[in-house]
Amino acid sequence: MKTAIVTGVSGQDGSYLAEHLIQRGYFVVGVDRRRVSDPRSPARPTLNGLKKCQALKIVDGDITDPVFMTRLIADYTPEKFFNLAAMSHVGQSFKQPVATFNIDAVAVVNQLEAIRRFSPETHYYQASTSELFGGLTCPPEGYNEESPLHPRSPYGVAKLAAYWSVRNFREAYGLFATNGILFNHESARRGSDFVTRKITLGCAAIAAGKQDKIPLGNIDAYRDWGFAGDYVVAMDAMLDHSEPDDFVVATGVAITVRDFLIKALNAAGLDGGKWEDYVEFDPRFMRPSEVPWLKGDPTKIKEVLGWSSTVDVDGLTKMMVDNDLEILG
Ligand code: G4F
Repeated sequence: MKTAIVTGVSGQDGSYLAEHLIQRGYFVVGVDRRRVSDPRSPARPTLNGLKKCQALKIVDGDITDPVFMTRLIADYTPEKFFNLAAMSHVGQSFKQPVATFNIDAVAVVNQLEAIRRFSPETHYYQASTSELFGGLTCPPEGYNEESPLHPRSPYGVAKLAAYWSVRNFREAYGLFATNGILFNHESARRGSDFVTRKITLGCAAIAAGKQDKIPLGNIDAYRDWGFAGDYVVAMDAMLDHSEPDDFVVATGVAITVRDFLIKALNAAGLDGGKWEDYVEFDPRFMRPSEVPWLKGDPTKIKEVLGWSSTVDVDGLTKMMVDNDLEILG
């Protein structure tokens, strides 16, 4: 049985990826920071679908601890290693820039070095991000793998260091190390502190009479939103490719936060045309420097790996709102 290590296994992407890999016959070693006695306790609801699965082993550990990480890699010498654990909230990274750098950049160098020394055949995936581009000068066709990089947050800066570390280990030591440059990807498993889920939960709560308004920051930002379940398939395909490379993963369509809100209100049976009645501006959700326009150009991954997204933003919004209406009755 082939082995894959997945850090951040209980997150949105980690849980979809674990399901995908197990379906493909892998034994998955999932790394999670939470300290709970039962690995599939309610503290990890994303893993409920794998409750009795023998092909998943949860290991408690922190990716910033190089001793833990080196031992794990040396013990398992996995076929694949997916680094999905991160301080992934862009707004929050302004408040914790050093912790963000340690988690999102330094830990990646430790993983690459441990793989170089103890498991050089491992295929390595780094969760890179469209935040590398910064969104100030988005080309009409969207950002691609050759676009200039200009991160606009401590999160983006740390991810940029990780991105170049992956490329450096690939060029210097010949590691099979790849960057998946993923644009925003969402689902019913998305955390409620990200804007899509905050909106879909808010719309469902308004429809259920439990909330009046949704407090939001900048609703003019454009994002290219896809379905997380699709994007984990792209991650795995990158590691099955004949050579290590970096790929943009996106839908190729961008809309504003406001447009997403209107779609979500409509999907919840409310009047999207009256969106101003359901929102209040809250400056706490503004960022010191914003990323105004993110649209991806997925041409390369379509042509080279045959991957494309299967859920458009309308389907995604409906999927998330339906889930939240069910949760909130
Ligand atoms: O949902 P967001 O917090 O996602 P953001 O910042 O685009 O980052 C996400 O996608 C990246 C890939 O492009 C990942 F690398 C990253 O880890 C994360 O998954 O915010 C989206 C937009 C921003 O422009 C933000 O300023 O929504 C705006 N926004 C407006 N009001 C808000 C809110 N964002 C949040 N989280 N909460 C608000 O109330």
